Amino acid sequence: MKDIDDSPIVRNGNSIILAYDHGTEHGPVDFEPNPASADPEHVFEVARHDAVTCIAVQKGIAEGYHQEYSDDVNLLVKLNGNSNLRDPEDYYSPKQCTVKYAVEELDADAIGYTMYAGSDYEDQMWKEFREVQEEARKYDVPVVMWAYPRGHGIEGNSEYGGDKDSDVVSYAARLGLELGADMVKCKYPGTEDGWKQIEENVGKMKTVMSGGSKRSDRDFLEDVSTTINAGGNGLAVGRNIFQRENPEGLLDKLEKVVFNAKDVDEVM
Ligand code: FBP
Repeated sequence: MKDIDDSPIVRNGNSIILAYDHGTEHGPVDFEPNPASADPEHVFEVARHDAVTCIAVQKGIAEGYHQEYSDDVNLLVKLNGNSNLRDPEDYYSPKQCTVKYAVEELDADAIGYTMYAGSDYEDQMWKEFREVQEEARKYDVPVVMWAYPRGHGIEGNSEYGGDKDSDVVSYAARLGLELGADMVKCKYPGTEDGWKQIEENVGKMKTVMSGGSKRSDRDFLEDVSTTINAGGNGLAVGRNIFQRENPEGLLDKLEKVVFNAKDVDEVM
């Protein structure tokens, strides 16, 4: 783990990452609530908001769209991903971009990698992550791990209450620290104590909350505020931003909660 406070994806110690890899992970169904969001240009325009410290996209979107926005939008290239179309034996996210390509050709400020801790393919993903992490060190770019516990090891264990159980989420987050990530993105475990449990296990590594499905402004801001109060460093959010027709209003509020530690009641 490195100190990434000077990185462009961090502001005053925290981050708001606008995640836009859903065309890969979930497919066009995620764009249906706001059809404009199927157009990457629309989402890059949203990412120009001051609150957003970077956009997280797959290689093809970075290649096709980022250059025009490079003065205003910092770039995190997601190196692996998988679609919802297949029916795998267990969770695995193949890599389709190298750190070298992300940095040298796409001008990435950071790289991201999804790790499915608990999957039958965990060994393979650890190996790929090792290569990614060591290459990222050579290029001096932050490594953000989407630390998502899921698969047979979680589903088949009666001690675990699913992929949002704080025991499981904090274990997956801890793996990020052990394997050399600089920031982990975690599913929200539902309570402040749950997020504190994550913080107790990750040392100085940064943590961000994964947005999840769309909910009301207040409900979403409450979850973000709880995360910040528990020691989290912000969020990586997709649907709660791009599925809104006017995401700027929520981004204004998120900026105050994440970077100025304002309460939800103060910003509503
Ligand atoms: P959301 O804020 O929309 O949840 O996006 C965060 C994210 O991690 C995306 O980067 C990714 O596409 C998606 O969630 C993965 O979601 P799932 O939990 O369904 O795999």
